[in-house]
Amino acid sequence: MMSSKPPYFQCETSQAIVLTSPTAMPKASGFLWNKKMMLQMNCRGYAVAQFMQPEPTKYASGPALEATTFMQPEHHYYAHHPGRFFYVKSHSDNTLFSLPFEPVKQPADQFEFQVHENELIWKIRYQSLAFTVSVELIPNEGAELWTLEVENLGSSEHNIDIYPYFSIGFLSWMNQSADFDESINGIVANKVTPYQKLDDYFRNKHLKEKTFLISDGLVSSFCANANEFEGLGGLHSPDAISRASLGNAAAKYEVPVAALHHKICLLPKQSQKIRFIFGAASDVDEILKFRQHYLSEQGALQVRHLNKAYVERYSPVVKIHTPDSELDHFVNKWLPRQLFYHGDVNRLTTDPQTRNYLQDAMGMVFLNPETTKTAMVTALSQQNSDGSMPDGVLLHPDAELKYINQIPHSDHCVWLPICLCGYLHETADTGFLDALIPFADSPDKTSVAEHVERAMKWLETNLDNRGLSLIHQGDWCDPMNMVGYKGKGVSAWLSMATSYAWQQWAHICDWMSLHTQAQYWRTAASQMNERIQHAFYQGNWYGRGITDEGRLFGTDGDKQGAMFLNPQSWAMLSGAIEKHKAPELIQHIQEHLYTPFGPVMLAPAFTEMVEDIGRVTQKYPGSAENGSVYNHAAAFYAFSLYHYDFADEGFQILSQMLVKEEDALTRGQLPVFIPNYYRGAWKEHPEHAGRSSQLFNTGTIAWFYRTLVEQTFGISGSKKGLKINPKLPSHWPSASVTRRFRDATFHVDITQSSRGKGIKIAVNGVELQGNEITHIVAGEIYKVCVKVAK
Ligand code: CEZ
Repeated sequence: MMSSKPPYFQCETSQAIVLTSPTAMPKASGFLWNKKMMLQMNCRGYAVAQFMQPEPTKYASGPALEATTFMQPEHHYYAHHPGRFFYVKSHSDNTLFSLPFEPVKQPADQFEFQVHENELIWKIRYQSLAFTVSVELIPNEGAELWTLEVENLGSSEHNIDIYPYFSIGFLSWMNQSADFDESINGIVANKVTPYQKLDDYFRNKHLKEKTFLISDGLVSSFCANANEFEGLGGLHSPDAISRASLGNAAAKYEVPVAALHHKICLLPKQSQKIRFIFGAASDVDEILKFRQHYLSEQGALQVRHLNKAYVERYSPVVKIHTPDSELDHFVNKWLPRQLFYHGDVNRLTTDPQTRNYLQDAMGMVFLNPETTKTAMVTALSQQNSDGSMPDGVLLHPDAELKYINQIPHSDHCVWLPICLCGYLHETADTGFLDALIPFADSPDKTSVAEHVERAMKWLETNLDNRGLSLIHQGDWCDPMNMVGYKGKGVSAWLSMATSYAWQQWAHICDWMSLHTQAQYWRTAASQMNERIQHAFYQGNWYGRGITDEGRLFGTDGDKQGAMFLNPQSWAMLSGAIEKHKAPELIQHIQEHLYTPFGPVMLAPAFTEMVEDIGRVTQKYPGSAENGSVYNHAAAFYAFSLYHYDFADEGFQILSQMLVKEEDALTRGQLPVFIPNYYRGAWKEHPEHAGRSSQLFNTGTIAWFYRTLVEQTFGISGSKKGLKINPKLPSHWPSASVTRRFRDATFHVDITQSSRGKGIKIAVNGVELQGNEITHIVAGEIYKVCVKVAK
């Protein structure tokens, strides 16, 4: 582990995270999104972007045909990787460099990559030239607004050429071209999206087939042809740039590029700004509209204003102040942002996996519970009347279940009561349980409560003759596809999750005063727990499942995959392991799964295919589900630790998910999101352990936020009000939280002492009997003083 200070800091005024080197963390990135697209830019100018029409599409790709697939971890950037770059040729000192860093890679005198909520900014100085390059997304469009400002800090005149070079890449084997169009003052590339099926012609007719780069500056020359641009010099020193003019070459069934040429003459202390829009359009008229609306000072202000309004739509329910300022900053600023991204645009897919959709919706209760409710309605209206849930939820009339959603997974019903509990705790909206919703295969409407009841019953039918949950081709772990593909294999995790789901549902049944029903599901859960104990507990920890051929795996008899994290965590959540036995289990977890970067999902990682477990064992050891620190699983573990009151242990797991100063260089990521995973296989591949996947799509966020609010700070909703039961880490003397709850505001101050035992709560100066604040009045501000002694 490296111990030197990370090359980033937090800007006091703007709260942005600022990286000061383009080489220390080459993949460090920030991401922006709007309702139609997302853009992940790394510090060096490489880009991953996709926009929805309705399926995710690219308007700039690599130089060869790329497969279209879901977003990938540990994305590889190569020399011709799509990017947004600006070559700069300075005549005064005869130098060539590029902004932000690639492709010329000439070190700057000063470098800053700033990640803001709605904007990514680079501030770069080369000798006496100071550049500010920034990008924002145009709201609700598949288009990026770029601004380049250059200032002459020197005392003599500066003549420079600036060449925005936005790669477009290989667009189509059927038809691709690009040329400059004076009417829009920019380059337009055209393609015909390749297809063979006749039906696709009619579908594709509506696609935006043009990629454009327009400028508000005076264009002296251009190049729309990637090969012509590079010539023999390559990207480091392109031929086109070595000449006085870019040559004005078009691309005619050749790989297009968007390179423009701006000549700038700056007197001392003078500056100049040029704006660009890069994106997708259907026709030139649409590009002209982009010009008119956004390519001006006023347009840019409007973009800023609308983007600000978009993020202001979410208002997180807590603001924390603790002894850990890094945590505060992350939780108050970046965590809700990532939560909102997941819940508001559903990871920009039209068929989110049902489990992802429901968990992301669960996270939204802390920003906007209405969204959670709508998501529940959408999901339930796609449920079958036998109670089963589809593998993915369709969010667009033209959407269909694709990729992983064509594989039968067995866990989707489990997430319904879990998500619903989150919603009810926050809102106490029990009326929602009576809302009438149809099934996918029957127009007859039944109540939400009946929908969930049927889902629970479906889980009851999904049992083998031992009463354990069948896994089919995967559960939460979606590449675990061969444990039960013959129809017999069972999952320990799913059996536990089923038990937990039944208990959550029983809890909701109690809220509805359906005590007999509640009792039924509690009994079912406790019987399930007994079966779990019998089938999966090995005297030390829980196995992961039993294969089609009857092999229990995930035991200390296995050389690889000897221990899996999920069944241990969910043994605690479901109560399959009793609380007093948990310390021993935790000890085993610590021994086998802990690393300095968090607990790995399984260990030792698999190094070869295990045909009765499946695809997960083929993933690279220490990556993704094959033994990485998979944060979603770590979040379950943290939640389960708190559930059994292991607050310090739980907090440790939460904090290991966050990039911190001391190990930022190893993780290679900025503290602006929690990634899907950090590399594991700590013993086998220590040189890579801890490295971030840089992937910001993850079910972690909802659970992290929920655990922090409901467990660490212990401020969670109940049917009658707000329950206070903080479980702060013992090394914090105090913490304070402002909690918005059911339209009231609670300022909660918590202090801890080691003298005595128990908890004392005063609300507006009056001591509270018990720990539940009831009769909450909307609009009121409450001052809550909590003293915890232990
Ligand atoms: O995706 C996630 C899923 O979106 O993997 C999780 C699962 O719970 C989420 O629903 C754990 O398996 O196909 C694959 O091999 C991958 O496993 C992806 O589906 C995986 C990636 O991490 C992408 O986010």
